Amino acid sequence: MAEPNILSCDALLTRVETIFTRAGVRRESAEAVARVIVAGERDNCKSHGIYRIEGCLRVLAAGKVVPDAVPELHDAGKSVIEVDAKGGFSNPAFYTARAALAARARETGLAALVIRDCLHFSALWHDVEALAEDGLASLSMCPSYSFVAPAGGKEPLLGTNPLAFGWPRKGAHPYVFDFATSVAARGEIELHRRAGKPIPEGWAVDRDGKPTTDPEAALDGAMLTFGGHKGSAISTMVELLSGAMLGEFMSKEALDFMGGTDLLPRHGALVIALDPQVFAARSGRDPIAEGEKLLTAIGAQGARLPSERRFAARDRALRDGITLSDTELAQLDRFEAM
Ligand code: NDP
Ligand code: PYC
Repeated sequence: MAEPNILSCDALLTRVETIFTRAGVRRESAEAVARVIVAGERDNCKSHGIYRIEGCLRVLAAGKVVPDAVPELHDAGKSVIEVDAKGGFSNPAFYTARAALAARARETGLAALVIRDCLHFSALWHDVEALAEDGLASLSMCPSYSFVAPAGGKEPLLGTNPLAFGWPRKGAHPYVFDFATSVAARGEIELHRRAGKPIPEGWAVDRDGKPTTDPEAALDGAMLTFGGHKGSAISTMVELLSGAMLGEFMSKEALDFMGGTDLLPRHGALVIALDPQVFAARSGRDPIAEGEKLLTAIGAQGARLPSERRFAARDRALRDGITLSDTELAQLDRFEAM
């Protein structure tokens, strides 16, 4: 039997970073982008792991992302801080503003980060985990492309619009959830297509609005929101807060601007950070200890917390390395040789 292809997280990080620097991306940005991609692979979130390299290289080759963009922080000392990604990837912009956002949230209890003019392809749990490390609760959201029909409709209008929440814990991984407001992320459907596997029922309708399990027909039709009208409303909120409210594109405008889904969307993003200690100060109670009672009680019922699977995958990958398929390894070699 063939030996499995195992790489340490650091080795994979170096390889992915090299792919991006060779493609002309500024070193600091290449590092930030590689870090989120390798973290996706490490945490077994395949839809936002190394599979995303191809899309990033495509948008670089098309000249639709600014490879040497240096994010510009605008902090006027108010509760809303802005970082202009200047047409670069969102991840370096977030990391440019992270310390300022955390400091403002600690000072005032609540601060928001507006990320402007970025290309967004990644999972959002990086943002909320980073802020939980800083002792903060947070919400992160962004539009994407209009792939998703609103509940009761059948035309794509909403994005897959992810929403993530993080809550700090003492001596444990933070409480984190991060999901697309569509039933599944678009990346999941694409991975099913590549594997020649049908998608589960309820994920999408075809071009004629009929339910489908064919990934091709789903990608060509409309994806569906999770939880019917509830997911549809949350997705709409994400459009309003991280699109309309910021004066940045909503998902439909993002798609019209790029003219197709082959290239990554360009839009804004919103991250809201809250300091539980400031909110609870007058109560005399420790918000983290109070929250812990709930999280422990959930676990006591045998229910798993969101991100538990991911953290377990992380522990395994850090111990044993990341296993890549032959196809994935060959693709990595090919990207490196470009
Ligand atoms: P999943 O449905 O895979 O997971 C959603 C969340 O639910 C995770 O936090 C997951 O934790 C948790 N979860 C899953 N099953 C259970 C369970 N049985 N009990 C408790 N918790 C559970 O995510 P999606 O497919 O919706 O999204 C995947 C990624 O795609 C996200 O990271 C999102 O940010 C990203 N995305 C990015 C977009 C963008 O525009 N940048 C657009 C859309 C999606 P765990 O991970 O531990 O399983
Ligand atoms: O998987 O839906 C998705 C997605 C869109 C943009 C980045 N990821």
